[in-house]
Amino acid sequence: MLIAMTRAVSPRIAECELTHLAREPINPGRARVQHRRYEELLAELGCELHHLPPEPELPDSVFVEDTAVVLDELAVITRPGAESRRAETASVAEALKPYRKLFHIQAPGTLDGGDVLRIGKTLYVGLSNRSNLEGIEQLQRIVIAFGYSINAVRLRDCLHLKSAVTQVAENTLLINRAWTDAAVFHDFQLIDAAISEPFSANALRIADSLIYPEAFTQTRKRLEAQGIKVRTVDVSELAKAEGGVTCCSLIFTAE
Ligand code: CIR
Repeated sequence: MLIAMTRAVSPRIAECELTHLAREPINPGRARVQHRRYEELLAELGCELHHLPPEPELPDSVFVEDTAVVLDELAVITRPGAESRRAETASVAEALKPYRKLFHIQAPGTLDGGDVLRIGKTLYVGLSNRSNLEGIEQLQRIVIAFGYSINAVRLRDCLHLKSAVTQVAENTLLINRAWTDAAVFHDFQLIDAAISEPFSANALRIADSLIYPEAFTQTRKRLEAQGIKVRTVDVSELAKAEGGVTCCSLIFTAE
């Protein structure tokens, strides 16, 4: 069974953290409708939805990906790089407890789940404004016992590693080379995000389909040309909060 943990959009989403985008008005009602459609799509693709308790006072709480790294054998509760987001992790730890043995990133380490790209037994981890070396080293000490290796990756001009690169098929990654070092991923076939769509490298792979923002029509053509099945969703309001499609869920298998 594939579980998708999600959390409703906070009415305070317009007060979210922003790093690379200018603040624009965000309509929480429209964001909620878009988020519900995203959840429906997860269900259509075979996920069982697990709704985390709402956190109306925490503006970024819909972006649950950043609060945990869930692997087959364990889950690591992060310590988000943005202080305003640290209170999001407690309820996620509670919800994950029945499914996985939990480990925690401790101060002064910081780590955002958006910086962790798992491919097989390798964790590529973005060294970003949110995830520091100490956080990455703690993650390494935790996961090494379970047979994972860590590959720290430098980023530029973007929030998280998964803003710059995500997996879109068995051996294929979608990448914005302006934001990360493509040489790190030389073992994979790479599809380039269209230059006119810099935010388009964030795609969410569920089984053999991709959940993908409807706005990125040029990059979508490149994905479909490679035979990838793309299911689009309008996430324009969430994008104003610097969120993409991976950040709104934690996906993992359970018995
Ligand atoms: C933040 O800056 O933390 C939120 N406004 C957006 C987080 C997006 N998360 C992600 O890409 N994993």
